[in-house]
Amino acid sequence: MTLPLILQASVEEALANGTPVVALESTIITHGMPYPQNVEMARAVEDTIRAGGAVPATIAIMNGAIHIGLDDEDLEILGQTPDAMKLSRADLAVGITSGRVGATTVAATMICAQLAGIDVFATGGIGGVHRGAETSFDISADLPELGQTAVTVVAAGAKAILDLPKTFEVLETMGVPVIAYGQDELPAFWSRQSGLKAPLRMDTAAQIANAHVMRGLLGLPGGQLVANPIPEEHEIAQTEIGPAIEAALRDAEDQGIAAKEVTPFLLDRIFTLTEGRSLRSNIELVLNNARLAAEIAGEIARLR
Ligand code: PSU
Ligand code: MN
Repeated sequence: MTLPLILQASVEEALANGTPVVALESTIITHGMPYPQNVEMARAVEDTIRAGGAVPATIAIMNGAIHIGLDDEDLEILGQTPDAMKLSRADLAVGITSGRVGATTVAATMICAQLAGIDVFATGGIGGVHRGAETSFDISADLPELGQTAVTVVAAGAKAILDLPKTFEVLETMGVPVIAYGQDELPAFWSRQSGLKAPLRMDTAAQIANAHVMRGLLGLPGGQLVANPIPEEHEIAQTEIGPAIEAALRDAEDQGIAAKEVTPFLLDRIFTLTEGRSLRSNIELVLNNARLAAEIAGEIARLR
């Protein structure tokens, strides 16, 4: 038995030539956004990465293999498979051997990106420590993954549905550099401000690329989290998104939502409560992260 890793031709060629490549996840497509906006977002993100001079590699599990780079038809299938598995480190292997369609979370995408030799990955927001984790123990596998897999992840921070102070404490414990891009404060996904000072700040893609390569030279396992604030014109103020988050959390509690379902449930409720505004912001912040990720991948390619 050999590792079923299938690289799309454009990705294989780019990796062989040292052309920058940016990995993209698929859970955001299957569990993070409704159809058809999810597929439209996936295509727009890929176009943004191409415009930034890099090759996009959306990662998903299909037909018993890890696919690094999907074509238009694959994206459409993913976007329209409502029962796709949401795969993280724990169930990635089972997902592959099952033969079913599986979407990769931040954690699983990092694992697959590293297998393929991709340094940079763009997404919306990472998973983290859920509110009430002191009783539920619900802490996303994304956090320990950042502590052990050497991929730089560009996100708009952690999703604001989480307990952000606890999330950043755990990242510090795991030895993950958390880098705010262009501001002193950590962003909070739909909003630019979180009230939390960032442990690190960088203002250029070159600085982030240098730090990524230096971690490799030091032999340190684990990646970097780049917290890239959503552009001002697309943000939702804390005062507006806050009550929607609170209401969604109450609904989740009332309905006994737990484990893997929590994040998709909350995103969907907030979408309804904000009459679609949260989705529009989510799409814009992913595009913004794709732009920065392409730049960082370009700088890393230059250094190598
Ligand atoms: N970013 C988004 N929307 C999403 C996600 C990220 O804008 O839906 C997904 C990622 O795949 C992330 C997952 O890994 O949410 C977190 O899930 P959990 O909290 O169950 O670990
Ligand atoms: Mn969880």
